Amino acid sequence: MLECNGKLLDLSLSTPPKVMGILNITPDSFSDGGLFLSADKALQQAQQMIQDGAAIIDVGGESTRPGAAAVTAQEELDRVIPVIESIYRECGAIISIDTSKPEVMREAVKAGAGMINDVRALREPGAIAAANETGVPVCLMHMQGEPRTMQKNPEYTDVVQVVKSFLQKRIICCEAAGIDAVLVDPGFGFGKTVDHNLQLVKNLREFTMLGKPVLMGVSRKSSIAVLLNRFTNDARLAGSVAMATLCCQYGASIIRAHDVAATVDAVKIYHAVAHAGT
Ligand code: 9MG
Repeated sequence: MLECNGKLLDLSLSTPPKVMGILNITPDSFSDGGLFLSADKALQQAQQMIQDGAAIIDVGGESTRPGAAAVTAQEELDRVIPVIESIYRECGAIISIDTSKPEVMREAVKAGAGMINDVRALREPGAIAAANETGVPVCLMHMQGEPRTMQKNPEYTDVVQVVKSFLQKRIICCEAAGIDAVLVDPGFGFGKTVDHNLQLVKNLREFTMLGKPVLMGVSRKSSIAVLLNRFTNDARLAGSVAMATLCCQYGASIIRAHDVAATVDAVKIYHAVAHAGT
């Protein structure tokens, strides 16, 4: 059981993996850009995702899609804080804050967030201290490079072992600072080729061996589109759900997804099969 700012997240194997709904509050988000910019629209979208079965709502104010430019802490705060406040006020779900900035971590948790989702795995100056102060669980994700350039010819000697060893070192840094509630994420699509991403999914059990819950985000990512040779968001739905189901089969505890209803159905079917006859 993870304690998330007063709310409990049950990740035990006797329950289905949990779905984290994506709420991007950015004008340039790759799949829902500009749609949820007002706090009201964002709240409606969060409510819909919760009704569809999301256990966590991941609120982000800076795009991490390949090629995305950085934003200032103030811009990020202006985007996410009113949204977190209204979701916290109106809904029961756990809110996670998708950020790498210490000041955003602090303010987001004060506004009601119960988890930090950091694609830079607390490597920004001051991030470990800020996360520690908040006391909420942290998802540490692997990314090679930075979003603006990460897809320019990514290379690894052995992607699974390199990513695993990175996450192991970040867990050690967190534990040394007093942060024990940690999740890990190999970072599908973050400085990886299609083949790297496939290897990570196929070898996800390596990451469960780190002894922390594994989170995976595959939803609508370009590897899915490339594998299917279909590039619209709608055309990525079935591939994203299939990939999410495989992630569950290989040990993921949380799936980060845009299409919550379809992903929740898939996760329930996975869980029923996994526990048949037990
Ligand atoms: C913010 N964000 C975008 N993609 C992601 C992924 O795959 N994992 C996590 N943890 N965060 C992500």
